[in-house]
Amino acid sequence: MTITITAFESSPDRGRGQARDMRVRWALEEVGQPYEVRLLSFAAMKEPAHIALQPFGQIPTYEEGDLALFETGAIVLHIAGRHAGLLPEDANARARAIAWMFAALNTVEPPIVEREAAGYAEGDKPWHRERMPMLDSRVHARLEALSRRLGAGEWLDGAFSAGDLLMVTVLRRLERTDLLDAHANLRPYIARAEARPAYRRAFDAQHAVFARRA
Ligand code: GTB
Repeated sequence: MTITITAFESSPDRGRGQARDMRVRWALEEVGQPYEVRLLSFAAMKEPAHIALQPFGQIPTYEEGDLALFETGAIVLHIAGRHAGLLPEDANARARAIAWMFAALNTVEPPIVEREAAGYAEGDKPWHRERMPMLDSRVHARLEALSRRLGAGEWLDGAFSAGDLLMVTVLRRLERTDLLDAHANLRPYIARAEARPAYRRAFDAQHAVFARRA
């Protein structure tokens, strides 16, 4: 059955793989599932046809036969549940890997997104400079705990899993900041993930969309 996902027709990140379709592309590449991409303009994302698939008018979505999904966590979990390669077979190890998926999206990503949003939505406010150290320290608190748990490990819990995939996409949002510098094992962790052939294929595919339009 054909899998179709949606992505930005014109991504603001200029093909750096920051938009969330990257997570879905990467998961599909890890499990060896081919997929098609429907590119959407910002206007098309707000039209009824897309809102029927994604109530918030966002990308990505995932369609496979009569199944339509939104939310990258749900999509990656669906892919990982249907195909080998992203979740361990052992039930307890599988549950722990899923916990890392939630940790990435529920615990680590929110302070990163809030800090990022402060940069573009509040940069002109008189209190912006006073607020930033607090937002930085919230991100550092999460990175510190993550870094401690990862320690000298290659991945978060045994073999590479959907938990690592989501965590790395979250951490990559900090790639152009200095926030990772204080946590020595995190950049190498990201680099190990980025060296995976499936990651490279997914990255190149989303970059090609930008390159075609440039
Ligand atoms: N919780 C949802 C999920 O995980 O699927 C969030 C989806 C989401 O935030 N989608 C964004 C979107 O559609 C694109 S990824 N935004 C348009 C809108 O809300 O109207 C977020 C994103 C976009 C661009 C960059 N960038 O250019 O660096 C980074 C991240």
